[in-house]
Amino acid sequence: MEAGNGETAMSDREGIDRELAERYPLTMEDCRRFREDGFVRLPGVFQPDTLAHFDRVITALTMARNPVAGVPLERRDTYGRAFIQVFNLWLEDPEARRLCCCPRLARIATELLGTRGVRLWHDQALFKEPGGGFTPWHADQQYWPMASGLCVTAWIPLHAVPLEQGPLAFARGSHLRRIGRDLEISDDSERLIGAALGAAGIVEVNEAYAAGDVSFHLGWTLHRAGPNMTTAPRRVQTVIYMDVDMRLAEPRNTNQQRDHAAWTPSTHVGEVMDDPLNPVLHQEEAEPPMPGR
Ligand SMILES: O=C(O)CCC(=O)C(=O)O
Repeated sequence: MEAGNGETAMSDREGIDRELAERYPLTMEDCRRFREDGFVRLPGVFQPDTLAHFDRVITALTMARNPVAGVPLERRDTYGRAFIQVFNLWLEDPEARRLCCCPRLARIATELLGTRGVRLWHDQALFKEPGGGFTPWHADQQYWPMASGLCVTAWIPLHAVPLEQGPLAFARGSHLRRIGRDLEISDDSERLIGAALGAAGIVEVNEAYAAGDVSFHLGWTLHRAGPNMTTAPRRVQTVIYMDVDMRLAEPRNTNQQRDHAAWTPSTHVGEVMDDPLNPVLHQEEAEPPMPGR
């Protein structure tokens, strides 16, 4: 709820803060599904008022930084038609930081990965404009020079996303198969990965998101999204987490060289990614020592 002057009232602020700090009741079954499927969509991660607040915040920040403003969809390539993409809003605005660095999401990421904590890799707003095109099949780790697969993206729609607005769809279990790992997002990745998934009998899970749902997918899970056939933009914030002990791998392609320079510039190959751009967002408490030892 907004106060009369358009600011979020103090009691609402406190309510949002409580929600952002509180543990989400993740179950063993959620974790099992995540391990087996490579993704999980969790209901009720955010309440309607919290979501509405961050919808206003993220939408204003994203539209003010829109890198393709004024370029008609038909003059862009497939990647450019898929979404407006704005990076690392957590560095630009305290409200964006409040969402992107919140303990609630970071703890879910930690528990799903089964690590002792997570760091931030980066965040991205991904808005699919009305009439915006599909997002081709791909795996995120094609872009990321990481030494293990212990990384996960939280895909946070800022409103309900029906099928006709391009929700994120996943190839179930594809993180366990070596399909299309060298393909960057393109018409080729859509065609070649789509055909390979069909040949391997891998199921595509394409479902609507209710308001407050957040999905989490592993870096090697193949995913895509349909076009936005509605008249409203599909507004999504994402946060990418990695194992707190993640080391930088030798970049395997130019995308990975670029991401090394952009997201963890001070880290050398082989080191833990402890750059100021990669803060620890959650760490499990150490086991207390056994009495008498
Ligand atoms: O939002 C989209 O359309 C694509 C999102 C995606 O590829 C991701 O978050 O990894």
